[in-house]
Amino acid sequence: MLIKDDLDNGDNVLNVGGELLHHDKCICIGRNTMRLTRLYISFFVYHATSQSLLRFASPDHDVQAISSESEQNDAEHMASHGAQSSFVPLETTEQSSVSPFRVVGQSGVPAMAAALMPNGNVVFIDKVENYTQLVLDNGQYAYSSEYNLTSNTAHGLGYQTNAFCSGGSFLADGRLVSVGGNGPLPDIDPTVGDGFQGIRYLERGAYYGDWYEPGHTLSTPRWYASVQMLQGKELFVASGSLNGLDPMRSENNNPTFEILDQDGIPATGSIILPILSDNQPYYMYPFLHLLKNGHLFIFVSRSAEVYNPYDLTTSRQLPNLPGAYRTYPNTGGSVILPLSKKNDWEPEIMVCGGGAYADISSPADRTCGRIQPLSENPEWHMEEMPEPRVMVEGLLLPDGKVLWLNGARRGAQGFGTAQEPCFGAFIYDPEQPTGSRWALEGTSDIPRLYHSVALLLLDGTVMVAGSNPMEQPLLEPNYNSPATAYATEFRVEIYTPPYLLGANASKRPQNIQLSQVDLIADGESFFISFTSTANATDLKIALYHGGFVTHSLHMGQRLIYLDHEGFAPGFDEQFVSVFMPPSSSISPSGPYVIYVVLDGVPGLGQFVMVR
Ligand SMILES: [Cu+2]
Repeated sequence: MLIKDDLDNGDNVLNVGGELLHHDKCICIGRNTMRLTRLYISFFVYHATSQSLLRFASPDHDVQAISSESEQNDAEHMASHGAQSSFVPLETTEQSSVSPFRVVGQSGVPAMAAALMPNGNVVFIDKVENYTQLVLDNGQYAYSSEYNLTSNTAHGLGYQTNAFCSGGSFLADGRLVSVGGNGPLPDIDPTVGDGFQGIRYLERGAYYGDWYEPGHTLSTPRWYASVQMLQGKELFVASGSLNGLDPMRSENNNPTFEILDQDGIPATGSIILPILSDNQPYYMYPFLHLLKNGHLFIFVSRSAEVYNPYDLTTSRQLPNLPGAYRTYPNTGGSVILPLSKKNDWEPEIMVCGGGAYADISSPADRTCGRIQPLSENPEWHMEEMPEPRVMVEGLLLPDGKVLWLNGARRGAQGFGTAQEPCFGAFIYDPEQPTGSRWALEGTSDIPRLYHSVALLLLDGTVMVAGSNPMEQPLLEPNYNSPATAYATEFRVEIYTPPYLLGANASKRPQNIQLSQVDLIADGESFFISFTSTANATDLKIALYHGGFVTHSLHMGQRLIYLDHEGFAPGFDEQFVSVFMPPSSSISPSGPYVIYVVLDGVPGLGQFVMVR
């Protein structure tokens, strides 16, 4: 197996099974040598892949089967492990006849929050309530589930404290954490306790089971907290309500942040974060993005700043974003656009949508703003979505575009407070000139309102789930009132972006193999081989982290384009050196997916860990 320590920086020597291989030659010279190299690569990829799968395998997977089939092609490989391929090529590019949305299963619980786990399954998180589709062994309803994309089935996961409107993040070691929540509801379920200060861990690896809560608690109660990993692997946990009561009364509010260490254990008390206290009652679920200087972009209400979490200062005040409110309860979406060395990792944030006030009659905002917070004179560049939306969420796609979907034209977050759902999937291309960036690429017929999610899957498709706009699940809509006209939604949809539709389905890079699955953000290289049947001319290698998705926020989501060398356009077999970013402020630790993207068409993603 190739390990990073085997790389001799001076000579690019690889130690492969005891043999020394001078790798600089393999990269720089012709195809014949490359084919030979591929044999060696296959050798150590076999071991690397096996170890990776063993590490992430669940006990219900057959270890023998996993370790024996590393040589299968990617599609078979994914399908056999729950590191699934849910992709089914569509026969036509005519979207009028074939919708890119299709229902594949039931989420088991309402999908208030979701994350793609390193075993290829999606975990859903919801709140204590009087009905879900799954019952645990203790006879109570499950409020969390693990969805297997191969079988399209969900099974229930237990938790100990109410995760209602929690925030979350992955830890550096690949565990998922959910933080904060709401109080117990003993009349509904006496087995689940107070979650206001809860810290819940979910591990998929050696440990395989329910959420576990060893008893660490946040320093103060937080309902609607946001989380972002810092470059030192700590989690920055910000905001929240102390008690779930009226946020117009400041004594109910918690405009502070605290730090969890790399194990997700509380490391500080709660520290006032002025941008939150200044913006009450619009202070919950702030948008957080980690910038290349290690500071945080923080956005709440209409206000934005760059904050230094180490010396507790605002390092830069940013201009207000014009338009309506952008965060809870009038949440829009926010993404940090793809980062690359080409643009010196310069961060650019895009915020879209929002609303005017916390009521079902509130109009939604159609404007978006883009800002480079570390530039010399940061300012918002405004543009418009094709329609106004609240609860719209942005997903980075492997081809560098942004998918904006879900939400409504009117209303706000909360129970029974939205109407006029938006069904269209908008693709936004940040590289195009203003005026030609937006395209409608498919329409669903399922409303996705409060407590809905969307997330990018390994195969490059997008899962869309949830919508539970009632305090207790409503199985049939009641059209007597707009507030009750939208039922709790359990249907799981897969959305296929244009890059995999029609003829593109056959252009995917195949047989993708990585020289290592443990990576470090140190600027060093690793190797990727793949085959291509198309005469592709453009190669991108995307390092993607999906993060923790809830309430239109994608906490921690980022996409980094990695520099590469050795791509030979026109050849079927490819072997490239790929360079990691130079700093964990650009790619903080945790589980990522690598997508090989040829002429805009992604191959099956490969899980890696950035250490
Ligand atoms: Cu909520």
